[in-house]
Amino acid sequence: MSPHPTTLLPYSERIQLHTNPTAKRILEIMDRKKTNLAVSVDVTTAEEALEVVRRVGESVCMVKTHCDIIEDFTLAFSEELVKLSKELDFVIFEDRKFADIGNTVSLQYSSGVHKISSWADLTNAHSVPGPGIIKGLSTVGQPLGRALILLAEMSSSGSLAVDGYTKQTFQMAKDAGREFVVGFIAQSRIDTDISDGEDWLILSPGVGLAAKGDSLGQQYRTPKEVVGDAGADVIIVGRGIYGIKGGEQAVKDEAERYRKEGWKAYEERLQRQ
Ligand code: 5IU
Repeated sequence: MSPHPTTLLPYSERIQLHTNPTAKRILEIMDRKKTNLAVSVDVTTAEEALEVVRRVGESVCMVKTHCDIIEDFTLAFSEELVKLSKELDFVIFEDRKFADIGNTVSLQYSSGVHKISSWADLTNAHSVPGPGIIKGLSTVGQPLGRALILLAEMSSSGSLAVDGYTKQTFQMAKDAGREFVVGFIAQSRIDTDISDGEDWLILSPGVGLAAKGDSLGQQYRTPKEVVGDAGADVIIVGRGIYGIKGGEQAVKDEAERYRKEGWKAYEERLQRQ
C-alpha cells in the first residue's frame, strides 16, 4: 500500500493547512523542538505532576493530564502548569474524554472544580453522544482558541471503537469542520483525504519501548510502529517515562530516549516516497 500523502509532509508544511491556533501551535512546537512526544502525567499529587513536567518539559510537544486523578488539584496547580507550558514550550492536553450531551459537556468543560477550558489547550471527546457534543464543547472552547480531538480508536484490547464506529467518528469531525476539531486519538492514520487541504492530527497512546502491555488491557507498540508504520503524528507515553526507576535524571533521560525514537521514525517516514 502506498503511504498516505499526509505522512510524507513535514510537520512544518502542515502548519498552513490548519486554521485552529492550537493545532498550528502543536505543529510549530513539533518542528521547533524536534519532538513528536507527549508525556502522560498520570500521578496523583500536584507536586509529583509538576516535578515530572519539569523533568520532561524540554523533550515534549505536549503534556497530557487527567486532572481528576490529582488529589490536591487547585487552580494554582493549573496556573503553574500553564506557566511551565510557556517557559518550556509545550501544549497542555487534558485527556477528559467527554461523553455527555452538549449542554452537560459545556458545563463540565467550563465549570466545576477543574475549569478545564481555562487552562487546557486541547481536550478530547467520545463521539458516542453524536455531533451535539462537539457543538457544546465548541461554544466554550472555540472563542478561547482551544482545540478538540475525537476518540476514533482506543489502545485497549476489546475496544468497541473499531470499523464503522471509527469511520462514523471521522465523518462527524468532517461534518463539524476543522475550526475546532483538529484530529483524532487513533491507532493509525485514518484514511483521510488531503486533496482538499484537509489535514488531521493523529495522536496515539499505547506506546512503550519495554513492556508489551499491562494486566488491565493496555497494549503497547514502539514509536517506530506507531509513527513509521501506522502514520500517527504524536506518540503518547505515560508509565514508560514517569514510571522509570532511577530517580529524576532517569525520567529526564527516558523522555529524551523516546523523543529521539519518535523523531527518527518520523524522519524515516518522510523518506518513503
Ligand atoms: N489512553 C490510553 N489509550 C487510549 C486513550 C487514552 O492509554 O486509547 I483515548 C491514556 C491512558 C493513559 C495514557 O493516561 O493514555 C497511557 O498511559 P501508559 O503509557 O502509562 O499506558
